[in-house]
Amino acid sequence: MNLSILGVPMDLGAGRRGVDMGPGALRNARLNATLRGLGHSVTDLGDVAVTIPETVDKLEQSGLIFRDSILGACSEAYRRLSALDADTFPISLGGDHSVSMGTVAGASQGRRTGLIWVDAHTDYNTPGSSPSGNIHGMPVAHLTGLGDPQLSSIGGLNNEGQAWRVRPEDVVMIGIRSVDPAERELVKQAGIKVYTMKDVDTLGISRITSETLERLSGVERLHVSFDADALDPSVCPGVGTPVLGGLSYREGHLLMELLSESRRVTSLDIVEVNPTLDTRNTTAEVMVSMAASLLGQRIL
Ligand code: B3U
Ligand code: MN
Ligand code: MN
Repeated sequence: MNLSILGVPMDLGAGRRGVDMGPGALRNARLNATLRGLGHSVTDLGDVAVTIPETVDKLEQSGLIFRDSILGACSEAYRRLSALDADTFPISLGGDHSVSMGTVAGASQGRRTGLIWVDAHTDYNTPGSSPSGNIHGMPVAHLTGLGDPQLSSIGGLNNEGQAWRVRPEDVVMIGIRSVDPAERELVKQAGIKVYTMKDVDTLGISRITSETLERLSGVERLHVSFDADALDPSVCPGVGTPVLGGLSYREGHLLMELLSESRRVTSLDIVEVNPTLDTRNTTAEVMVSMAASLLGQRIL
């Protein structure tokens, strides 16, 4: 496959600093060489320009924390990814998870897109529901048309003449174990399919993956957005908001392998890798291995 890598070194959406170093850490963990080793042709598009937080006022013009700069970086990511050929597989490197408002919009190419959100958190807050005000807790709400009108319409109208990128019924979340009270109501109202850690324990990843693919059988494109905090903090310690009881290393790999076998995934985000909180570069290395499993690495 032709793979294109785009870094979005942004920590403006997170409560803690440091995920802006994620793209560097992932490249340092040999992402490009690993994927080339699997037989892919890899083009690195470099990084999107991101505002340095020290150079602007935190509330900027909008009153939402760093909204204007996040909008700028996400819009740039959208432009870079939507310009790619439809058969190129984009891999976006965060950055905090707010980058996905741009990367999912860009990778969708205006087509109906299924979104597999692998995360400890549902990231379904709006500016009105968020207890923290941090935009990395809000990307899925914006991708499905809720929240701040500018953030929910990155990339303009889609092929159906709608501003939102993804239909709520085309979102499946896996690994969830932290949801805020008002956010819970929004997730329920939207009808988003959520596989909590309880579901992972009772159903298993294999069944969850086949149900997910079945549910998303009507979409044209399929995007995986993988937050490193979906994995247990014992596996990925370098994340800003660790939550105990996460996916094991094996569950993460099994999910990626089964998705890979389906041959249906068309794009990937790797986000929330924070080298300042890591032990050596473990979290980036684990996330590179997850990407490798999604892109064809097999044991035998
Ligand atoms: N739900 C909380 C915490 C959070 C969401 N995503 C991350 N943390 N990484 C919030 O701030 O919205
Ligand atoms: Mn997230
Ligand atoms: Mn998370």
